[in-house]
Parts: sequence; C-alpha cells; structure tokens
Amino acid sequence: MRKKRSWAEPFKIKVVELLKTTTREEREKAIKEAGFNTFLLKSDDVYIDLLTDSGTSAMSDVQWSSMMLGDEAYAGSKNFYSLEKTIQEYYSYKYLVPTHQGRGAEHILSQLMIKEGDYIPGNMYFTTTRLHQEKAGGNFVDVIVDEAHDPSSEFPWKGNVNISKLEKLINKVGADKVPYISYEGCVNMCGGQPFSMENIKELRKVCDKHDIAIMLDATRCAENAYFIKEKEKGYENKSVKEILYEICSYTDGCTMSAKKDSLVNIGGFFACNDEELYKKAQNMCVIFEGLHTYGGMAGRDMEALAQGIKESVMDEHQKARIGQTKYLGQNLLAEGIPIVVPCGGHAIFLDAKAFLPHLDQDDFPAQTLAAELYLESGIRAMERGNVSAGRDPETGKNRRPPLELVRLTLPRRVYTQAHMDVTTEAIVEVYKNRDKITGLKFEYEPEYLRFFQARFSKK
Ligand code: PLI
Repeated sequence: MRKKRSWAEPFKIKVVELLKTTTREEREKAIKEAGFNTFLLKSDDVYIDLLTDSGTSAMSDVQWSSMMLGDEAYAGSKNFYSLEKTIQEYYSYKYLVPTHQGRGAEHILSQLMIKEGDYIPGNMYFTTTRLHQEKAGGNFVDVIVDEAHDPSSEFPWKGNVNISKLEKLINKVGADKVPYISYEGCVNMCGGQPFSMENIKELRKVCDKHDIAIMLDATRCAENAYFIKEKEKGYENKSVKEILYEICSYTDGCTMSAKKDSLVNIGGFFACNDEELYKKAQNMCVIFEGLHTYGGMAGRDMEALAQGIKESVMDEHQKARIGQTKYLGQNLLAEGIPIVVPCGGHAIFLDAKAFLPHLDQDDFPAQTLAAELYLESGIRAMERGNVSAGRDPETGKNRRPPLELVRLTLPRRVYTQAHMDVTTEAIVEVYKNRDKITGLKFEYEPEYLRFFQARFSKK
C-alpha cells in the first residue's frame, strides 16, 4: 500500500512577529471593555488572530522589495501601468480603476449601474456589497442554491447560483429591472464555498438571453479556481492561473478587495470591458477614491499588489492555503465539533446553532461563541450570523438568517499547523462547557454594518 505523503508550505519564514499571551483575568477585562464584540478588542490582547483574512496576509520578500519601486507621482505612476497589465493578463479585463479597497469598488459599481427600484440577484449577500446596492436604491435577492443555507450539506458547489431561482426573478420583475447579477467566488457568508465552471457558463447563457451583465466579486476567485482544479472534471490539469482567467472571461467586470487573495494589506479595484462604463467609473473614482491612476493606493501598494496577484495563482500556494483550512476543519470534525461542510477556502465556520442549541437566535449564539472562544484562549474569531445580517428594513426585525456561524478565518502564510492544533484544543474546551454559556443583548446598535461597532452585555 502506498504510504500517505505529507505536504508543506511552499515558503520558509524570514521575519517573525512575536505573539503575546494573556491570563483569563486579563481576557475577561478585555472582552467586557470591548462590549463582547471581537472587532472592538485591541489586537495586542489577542493571541491567535482569526478575525479575518482581509489585509492580514504575510507579503513575500519579492513583494516587500517591489514596494521600493513605488513611483509616488500623483498622476500616471508607472506602478498603475504595471498593475493594469497584470489585471489584463490574470483577470482578463481591459480596463482598471484602482480603489482604496473592495467597498470603494462596490460603491462605484452600485452607483453607476443600479437605479431606484432595481433588483440585484446574487449568490448570497455580503455585508458591504448589499449595503452599497441598497444605498443605490436596489433590492438584493438571494438566488444561491438551497444547499448553501444548510451547514451539513456536503454539496461541493454551494456557491452556485440556482438558475431557476434567477429565471423566476427575471420573469417576475422584468429583465430591465435587473442591471446585473452579483456573482461571488468562494462565497464568504456560507462558508467560503466555491461555484463551479459549469455554473458560470450556464449563468452566462441565461444572462446573454436577457441582456443582463455578470459582475464578479473576484475577492476570493483565485481560491475558487483552486477548488475547480481540485474537484471539477476536465480542470485537473489546468493551472489556477488558467482557470481564474477563464472564470473572468465569462463575466463583464468585477469588484475586488485585493486584501484577500492578492496577498496585500490594502487595496482593491473595479475592472470591466465596457469603455463607457470604465470612463464613468474613472470619473467616480476622482470624486471618492483619488486620481484614476491610484484610486487611494500608494504607488508602492500597487506594485506589491501586482506581484501579489502573480503569487496568488501559483498552484503550490493555493494547495497549501486550502490545505491548511482543510487541516483545521478535519481536526475539528474528528473532535465532533459542528462546522460547515465541506471545508471552504479562507475559513472554517463553527455552526453556532448546533454548538449552542439552548440559545435563541436573538440571544446571538455566534456573537456569544466568538466571545467565549476569546475568553478561553485569546483566539479571536468573528460572528457571521444574526448580527452581521442586520435588520430587515421593512419590518425592523433581526433577519435571523438560516446560517448562524463563527468564522475562524486564516490569514495567508501567517500561522502554522501548530497554531491550528492549539485552536482546535481551545474550541474543544469551549464545547465541553457549552451548556453553561448564556447569550448576549445589545447595549449599542449602530445603523449600518452593525457587527463592526455594536456593543453587547450578558443577558
Ligand atoms: O473589506 P473591503 O472593503 O476591502 O472588501 C469588501 C468585501 C467585498 N466582498 C467580499 C466577498 C468580502 O469578503 C469583502 C470583505 N470582507 C471582509 C472584510 C472579511 O473579513 O471577510
């Protein structure tokens, strides 16, 4: 019998950042001061930081050295042209408008394409994306496959759009009320779950029939491309680079938070193929972001981003990246911890409803669990459930989404497998004592994106 072969990260570590440990007493004080919201903790009080994979990746030596090539000219920086060429080569789009981060691009796209009363179908909502759609007068409609809402469904393509749900919507409201479909790779809110190439090809056909654009949220599409390579027939011998290019080629444009896949700490972009839309986007950029050749990024940031994109499509990088997420997920499953399956790309998600079944969703089980994990171990995770979903604008009630999750998000190239082992042990400890855990109530609830700044107290 062939022996199991281990894999290892395709890099070695040159610089390290020391971690700080805290006592339980210190953590009790810190989480209370933070209003039981892990977003309000000081990072100095955190041991292993799994809050987000956004802007938290480790850059390579080549990225750091490319920052020395920063051309900080106000207009026409050479780093813009280098980034533009990279986007054309890797993401297929003709035109690039840099932005300070993803939501800057979402703002531009939403304001330019959405009219009051429009409908924007999407494969599940993302917090900032939906808010920008709503602020532009649109209504988000979830057309993701039903399996995406079921944490225990093993369906491999939980990021797929359900084409008949989409067609039903188009038939109901009329294609002229649907400016584009918002299509996200490795869908964040349902567990970092990919779509298949088959799905995007089908989607292209439907959208062509109705003259509807497909706008990709490309934030984690390199990771999505790796899942296609791993799981979809006919793609096993293609590179992540080729698959990413093919995905983009079926779409009309994208918004991008470069802080994820692209291995940089800040940055984003809007890209498209339509010249008229590009010109309008450039014009919006100068109002809200900065001149259209830097859009809120320094020249050095654009150069590091161009290099980060090249590294993000290296097959070995994605194999280790997705492999580490899977390693954590499999450790937790072996311990009987309820998580979203299959394991996603950027994170493992604890199923807080199954973890804390004695709590009502309005006691915020996921928010509670994230706070308890911090108390136990100093590990910081993030709520992705009732608090993130916000209130229904019509009823004013909490949305109570089917998924009530705690996200253990893995920064790229930052933590080792030993950190994953420590994380597993801490979660097992919280699980053992779960019956004693009580819920939370709001002390302060901001109007927009409440999960970032809300404060809670124990019920
Ligand atoms: O955080 P921004 O503004 O660079 O990007 C917004 C954004 C857009 N789309 C998707 C799928 C995201 O995940 C996203 C940001 N995500 C964050 C901050 C996260 O922690 O997941």
